[in-house]
Amino acid sequence: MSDNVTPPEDAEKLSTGAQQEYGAAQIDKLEGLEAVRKRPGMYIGDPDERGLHHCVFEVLDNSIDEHLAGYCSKIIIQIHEGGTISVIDNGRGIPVDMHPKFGIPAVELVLTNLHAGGKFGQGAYKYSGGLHGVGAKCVNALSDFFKAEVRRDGKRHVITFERGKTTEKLHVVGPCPDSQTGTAITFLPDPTIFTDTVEFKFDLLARRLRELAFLNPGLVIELVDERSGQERTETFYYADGIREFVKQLGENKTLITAEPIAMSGVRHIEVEYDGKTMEDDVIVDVVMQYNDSDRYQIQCYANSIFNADGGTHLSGFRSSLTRAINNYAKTNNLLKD
Ligand code: 0RA
Repeated sequence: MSDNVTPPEDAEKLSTGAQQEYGAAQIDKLEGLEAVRKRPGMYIGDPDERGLHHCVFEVLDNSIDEHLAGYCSKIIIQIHEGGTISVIDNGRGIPVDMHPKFGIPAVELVLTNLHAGGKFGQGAYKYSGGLHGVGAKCVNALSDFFKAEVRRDGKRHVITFERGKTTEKLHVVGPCPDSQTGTAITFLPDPTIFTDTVEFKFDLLARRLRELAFLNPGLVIELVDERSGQERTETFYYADGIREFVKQLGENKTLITAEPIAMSGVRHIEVEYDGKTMEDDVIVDVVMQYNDSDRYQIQCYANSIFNADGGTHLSGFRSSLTRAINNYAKTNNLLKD
């Protein structure tokens, strides 16, 4: 960190969690969002129905990260009349302090600058998958209207954009209780980008929200459809996380273990990356349950992303389980010659 800039006072707190130093020095050039509009596919995949819904999940990932950091307990997704959608969380709120070098508020920087790094980039967004913090900016670039409302320091701050360009600078629209903090993002997808459809489907959103609720025990996720004629609300909350998921998968099956078997562990690792030694904690959660079927079903996720083709986490688990069972059988003379 260069010594002629003063980091925002939160920087210290965050860099410990994210094991990364944040400072103005880490952002040395502003790069706009033109690149995203030129090649949306590079950022969100095909701009079809899946891509449209992917936008919601990208914005949502930031709120999930805020939950993973320990500051957010509830997220509401509201589908509004007229094509807009909101993702509202009760986290700390995106920082609104001025960036010392660029003279724009942090919230504007993180929503407009593709390479705003440090605590607003990978450092703060480590676990929840997605596009490592570029997600919300990309959605901004691909939206005809995009608004962020931040509750922090007893004030409601608002900033608005069109197709990634700031239309209203950050301003205070009113007070809020000091204890109230959070971020509300509202956006309207650009129909010239999403040419197949710009209509959000409740069920498509619900499927992923249910999965995220399983993967983030304790987090309350609410989906509200306000569109006339299709008003509906569903709440996703699993205090017991994937244990409940496995229980659900076992319903209507003849169970051999009455309760799911659950294991969790953390391993601190050091890896060489780019010539540097990086440290990290790898967190593993496994829940399994036997039934009398001759088929098995395995679902694996890494950083909240479903891995249809498995991976080293799955093959490692498989060989460990086989080894453990073999060892147990051998030591207890359960195996015939
Ligand atoms: C960077 C730093 C801090 C919070 C966030 C980002 C943040 C981003 C989003 C996006 C959606 N919801 C969010 N909530 C938080 C920490 C700020 C602090 O230390 O108070």
